[in-house]
Amino acid sequence: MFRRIIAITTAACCAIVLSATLGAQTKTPPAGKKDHAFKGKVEKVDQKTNMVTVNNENIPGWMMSMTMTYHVDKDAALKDLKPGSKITATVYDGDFQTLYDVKLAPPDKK
Ligand SMILES: [Cu+2]
Repeated sequence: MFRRIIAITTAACCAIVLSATLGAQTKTPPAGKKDHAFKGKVEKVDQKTNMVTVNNENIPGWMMSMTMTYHVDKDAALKDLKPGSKITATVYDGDFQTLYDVKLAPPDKK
């Protein structure tokens, strides 16, 4: 009887911690801003600060080709990235600090 109550309490606590953590790690795109397709090559990944340095291709109307350091919308997106990774992402007008929906780009076709 007691054991069962403890198990239920533990499960509830974990759920709360998990949702709080997810909330903190997810950024929402700015509402009503135009989106742009972002393509670039990763130069550096900083797991401690959850930031990634990327050399991006020219994105007309958003930013010319340059190397910059960005936040990612979900911290988990960084775990698959390493220097040399090619990525795609979505970026928004007026927000030059965050990459949304980061994905590894498909490998170049032969
Ligand atoms: Cu820039």
